[in-house]
Amino acid sequence: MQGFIPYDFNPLPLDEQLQRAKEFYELCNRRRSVREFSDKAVPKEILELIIRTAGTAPSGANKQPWRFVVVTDPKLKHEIRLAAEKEEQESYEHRMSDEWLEDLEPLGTDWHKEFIDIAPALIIVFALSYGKEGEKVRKNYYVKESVGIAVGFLLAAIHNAGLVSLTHTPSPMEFLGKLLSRPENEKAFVLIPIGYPKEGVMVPDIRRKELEEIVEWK
Ligand code: IYR
Repeated sequence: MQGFIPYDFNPLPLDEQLQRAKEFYELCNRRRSVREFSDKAVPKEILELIIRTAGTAPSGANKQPWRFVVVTDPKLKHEIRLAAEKEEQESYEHRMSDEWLEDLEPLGTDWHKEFIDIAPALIIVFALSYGKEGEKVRKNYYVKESVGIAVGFLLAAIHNAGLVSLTHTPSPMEFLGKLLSRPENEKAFVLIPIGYPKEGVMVPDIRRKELEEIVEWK
């Protein structure tokens, strides 16, 4: 068929399938969101590989409607921190409901976002609400779903590379497009500080839902 190539499928023996499924689950189950970082730098080559991995995600009509902006410049990180804290202070003090604040209590979050200064790199993910071919505007499809899946790949790749991250969603996020000079069709989706954890870092004692709570067999 025109435009098609053979799929490079790698068949595995059943015992290896099971082993790999188990190991990948155990790997992912050790991932945690971390809010306190060391300032140790991450090699650019690792960041590139992580972003390449995110870029392998499926997307609506294969439009790949994402852009990953990596910020390592301390001055720019600080500007981002100040702008994020301004929005977050407003959110924590006026915009978030009591129920929301109560739900966040166990996580120990507040409007202070020191990690934006300290983490050696920030990956700000932008969703491309529409595409452009030269001057021509082209539609993208299932943009949020596609970018959400790519961010899932990104977080798994970060963890797999022995790094930690935080899925940070300062709200509203328009300031990111402005500070990073993004074009009108790029909407900030999430801000991910990435790096190594601060020595002795603690994380909230949360539990994952049991399989029975998240699956229904029919
Ligand atoms: N964006 C805020 C609040 C926040 C909201 C949720 I939902 C979280 O899971 C965590 C935090 C912040 O980043 O602090």
